[in-house]
Amino acid sequence: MEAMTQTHRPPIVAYGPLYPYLTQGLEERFTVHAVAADADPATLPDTARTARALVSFGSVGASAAIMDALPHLEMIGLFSVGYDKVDVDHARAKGIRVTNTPDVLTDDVADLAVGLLYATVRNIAANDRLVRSGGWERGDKPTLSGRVTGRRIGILGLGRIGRAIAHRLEPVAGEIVYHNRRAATDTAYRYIADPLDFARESDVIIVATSGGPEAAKLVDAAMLDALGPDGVIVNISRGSVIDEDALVAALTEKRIAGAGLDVFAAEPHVPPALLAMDHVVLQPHQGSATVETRAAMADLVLANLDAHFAGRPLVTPVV
Ligand code: 8YV
Repeated sequence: MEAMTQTHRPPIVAYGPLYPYLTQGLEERFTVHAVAADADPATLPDTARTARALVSFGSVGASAAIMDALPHLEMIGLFSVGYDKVDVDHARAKGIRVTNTPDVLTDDVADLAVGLLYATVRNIAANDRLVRSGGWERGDKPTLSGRVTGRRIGILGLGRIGRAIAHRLEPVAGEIVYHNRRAATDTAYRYIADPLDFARESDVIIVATSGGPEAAKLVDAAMLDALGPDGVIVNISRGSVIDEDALVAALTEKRIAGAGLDVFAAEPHVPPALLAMDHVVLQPHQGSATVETRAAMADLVLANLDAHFAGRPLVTPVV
């Protein structure tokens, strides 16, 4: 930590509710102006408009409007690896640097993806409810589940997190295939260029691609039908990558067997139909939510800010 005296405590905006450990680190270094994520950029107080940096996170990001409302903005530090809610083109055009928090969260997000896969395929959440409700004691029989071992695992988006997921599942998978915009040159996993062929040749699709407009509704009704009635989908990426209405319909009509979902199109709203489904496992966007990783993400945000204000190269720049 590079403590700064009062005179050298640059003004920054804390945009939305930040992780307390991160807030503490910011307040030790900077003059922090809290701005609500839903604040109208046109009505920011003059004090906040002095900000030279803005700290945000995945679901809030930073719009062109908030950037334009901060005339002295030099840098946006994200407490997230995803920057799909940041207008990076606008930041680049204005010469505003953007940083994120890759790598430090890869293992935890991959762990949760694998956990969601097992929980979904083996009915772990539904069976937990059966025991807790007294159903098992009353003689209700659990439903036989599918098996994970031997299944063909399809990784949608073989980036850092996708690769970490694939590595975890290599010992049990029948095969690991992947779909990207283009084939990777440094992997033995089989690349399938056509998204429907990819879905047809997968028993499980694990969505690990970045969010953003180019991936919006990449998983649509056709891909879900290609995955088929024994297929399972897991999403630890962004809810926007799946056509959520098509997913609810496919799950309702049993055109796919199940889903393990950590992210949703309009968080924290979850389509009510999913709440009643025993073949769906739901998590409240917990991929990176471990004590260790959240501290590491916060330290990385702070390290980027320290580097920026010390005139050193940024640690994890996006822009
Ligand atoms: C959230 C995430 O940003 O890293 C990302 O892209 O989606 C998560 O780590 C984190 O939960 C902070 O809200």
